[in-house]
Amino acid sequence: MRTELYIDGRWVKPAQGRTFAVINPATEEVIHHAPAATAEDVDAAVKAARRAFDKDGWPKLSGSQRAVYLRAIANGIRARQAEIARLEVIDNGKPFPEADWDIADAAGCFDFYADLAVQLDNNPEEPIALADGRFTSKAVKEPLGVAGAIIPWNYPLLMAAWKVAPALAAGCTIVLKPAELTSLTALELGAIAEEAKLPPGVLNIVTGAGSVAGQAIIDHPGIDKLAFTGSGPVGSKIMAAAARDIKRVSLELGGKSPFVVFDDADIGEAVEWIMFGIFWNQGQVCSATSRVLVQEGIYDRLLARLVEEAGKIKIGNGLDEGVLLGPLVSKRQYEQVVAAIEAGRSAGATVACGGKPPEGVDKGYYLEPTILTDVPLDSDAWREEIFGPVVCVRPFSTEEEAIALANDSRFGLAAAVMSKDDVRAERVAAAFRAGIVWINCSQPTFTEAPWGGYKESGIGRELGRWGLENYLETKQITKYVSEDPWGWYVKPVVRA
Ligand code: TAP
Repeated sequence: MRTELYIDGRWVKPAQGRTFAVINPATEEVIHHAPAATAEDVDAAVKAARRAFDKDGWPKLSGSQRAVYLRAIANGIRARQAEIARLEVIDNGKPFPEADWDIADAAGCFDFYADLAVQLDNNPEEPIALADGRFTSKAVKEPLGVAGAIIPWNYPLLMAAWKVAPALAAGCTIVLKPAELTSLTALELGAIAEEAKLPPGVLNIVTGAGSVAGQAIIDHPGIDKLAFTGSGPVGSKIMAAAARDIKRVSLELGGKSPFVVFDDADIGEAVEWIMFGIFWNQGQVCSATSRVLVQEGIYDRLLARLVEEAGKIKIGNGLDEGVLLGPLVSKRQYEQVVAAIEAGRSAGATVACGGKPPEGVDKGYYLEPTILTDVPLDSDAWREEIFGPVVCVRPFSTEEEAIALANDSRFGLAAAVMSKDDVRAERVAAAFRAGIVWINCSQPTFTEAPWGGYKESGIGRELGRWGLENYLETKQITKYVSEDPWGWYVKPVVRA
């Protein structure tokens, strides 16, 4: 476990020598002290990233040359996959197989953007047809500069990959700040970049508090673009800072994503997708299936089956064999989720199962899978992101009602529909006001496809070619090709 920051290709002690405790959420033990960056460290990181961008030539490399580094990072991650997955488990709490999956996905993300970097070489410019034949014009894409990336704790290395890989592929340099709760694997990414011989300053990793290191990133004049994933209130702060300085900004925020199940759906399959959608990663997923709408004809049977299956989930330390639900990431998160359940109960909701720690557990931030019914439509439990293993289930009668309930949210990240009637499923998918829509499934995420939200769920898209666009500027280059040097506008009077 690293004790230093990764700045300008070197491992450095934080300027003020501060550290913060890293706690294993399964045992509540302090397992490490990580370096706490302050504004001085962020300044050094931004200066290094600026120099790597402005002088050292990272953006001048061809996409194919940058791809070599990205592929080396992907291979470096894979070479240490099990070890990094284990770090993720003791830092975040998630079950090992999930962490292992995330790490493989992170490596895949670097490979994917290596391919897109190569494609940038193949499509260097786009000709523009002008109505005025005296000019030719073309559009070219260029890296936009130094990016500042601030990421959350739910998918620590994967969220780092979603930002670092496209930024580097585009030719940007980057300063990355992971969440204080989960910094261990981001620092390992620094070590992997070092082994991949990534030029100094291209990737800089500063661990530390959001209010200190994060704030220093968003306020730094040397940063051209802010890329953020996390809560709405912090996203709003970041957008305000970006507005003040006219920085580019992309935000991936929360959700309260609906899953509409029609009564022609297979109940067993629906329950599988719901469980995956809300209990994977302890429900700490921005796109989590947190509002389930079930057509009246199958409501009772589906609910009974869901409660039964939720009761079978093995809860425990993510390193133990067969565990499907680990602890929540922190004491604070645990308390917030329990408070949200209690607020739901006070508002009139019924706790069909869960809502408490498992029997006989006295250490770790564990919470049973929780199902709420009779949740009032105006309650926070129905409307706000809980970010824990808590799902609200509600019946509906008609398609119109389901669509209206699904869309009645200030969020619009994801939505899902399940029906054997393909025409209806497509119709409902089209009616959802959400950036990610699943038919007959929930949560599958692909590096190739755009990811991001409508409404208060964010601005911009990550992943796929859209993720690369986040780190590119578009430049118009127009040439005057007429034989008549004064043929445009009117002849200048002085020369006439
Ligand atoms: P946030 O506070 O939004 O944390 C996300 C990132 O922003 C972290 O790296 C955090 O740093 C940083 N940050 C915090 N304040 C900042 C500031 N003033 N300037 C710059 N960066 C700042 O989320 P949280 O407190 O961890 O979780 C709170 C709630 O947010 C959760 O309960 C959940 O509802 C939601 N959440 C959503 C997501 C997604 S993916 N949508 C992810 C995480 C949380 P530190 O954590 O190191 O302070």
